[in-house]
Amino acid sequence: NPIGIFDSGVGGLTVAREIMRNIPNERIVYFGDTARVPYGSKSKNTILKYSRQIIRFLRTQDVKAIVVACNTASAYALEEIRQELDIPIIGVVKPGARVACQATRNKRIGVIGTEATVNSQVYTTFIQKQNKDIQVVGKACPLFVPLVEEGLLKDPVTVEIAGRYLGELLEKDIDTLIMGCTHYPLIRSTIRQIVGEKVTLVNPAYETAKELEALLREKGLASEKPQDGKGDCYRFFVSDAADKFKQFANSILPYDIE
Ligand code: DGN
Repeated sequence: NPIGIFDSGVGGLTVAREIMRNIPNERIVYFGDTARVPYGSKSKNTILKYSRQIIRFLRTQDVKAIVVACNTASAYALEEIRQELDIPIIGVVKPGARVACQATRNKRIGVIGTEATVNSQVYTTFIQKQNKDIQVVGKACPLFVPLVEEGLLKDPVTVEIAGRYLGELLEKDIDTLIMGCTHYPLIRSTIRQIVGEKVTLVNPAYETAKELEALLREKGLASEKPQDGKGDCYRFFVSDAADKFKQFANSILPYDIE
């Protein structure tokens, strides 16, 4: 059976991409809620309602596990939904937080994400559960999502905005930065340019793929059979604007979707 992955739109494709790269034997059903994006500015109740609806759909596809490939939905909906499900579900926040705790030397971690993710303090909670001496500095970077969706990955405008957002975190002397929004790994090089080489960048999408791999093994759910045609193994559903989704997907995935 496939893995179900969902996000508020295209961003979760960065998570799907890491799963494709790191556990290539698994089939995937992806749902992008392109009609209702962004989640980053919505309330907890709304995000929870949307997440439940999407999971109901994914279950009709007989998924064996679910990945909440959206930081905002992981922050607001994951823990409640976990209680309601009889299949494994993971989000992107915990894996990212865990690795950041291992990476920091000076115990100062920065977290960037949507307003909802940063306000939820979810990364801070997970990090301080592991080590209460670690200081976490959050910064919402709401302009990054539209800049990425406009394809301005290395544009001077993006560099300028990144400088303004990240300058504040650098003043706090962070040595580790969590890219706590699905879109941010796509502007990794711009972020790197601003923060310099000394700051460790954590990509929760990659860490989630590794955690999913371990979880599937532990539960005896890992697929051992290599896949043949990508088209049959990876399926994508969206709630609106399929053409735009396809264009974005084809710009970042390792193969072209139809
Ligand atoms: N996928 C969302 C996240 O990771 O928080 C970003 C897009 C959005 O809903 N604003």
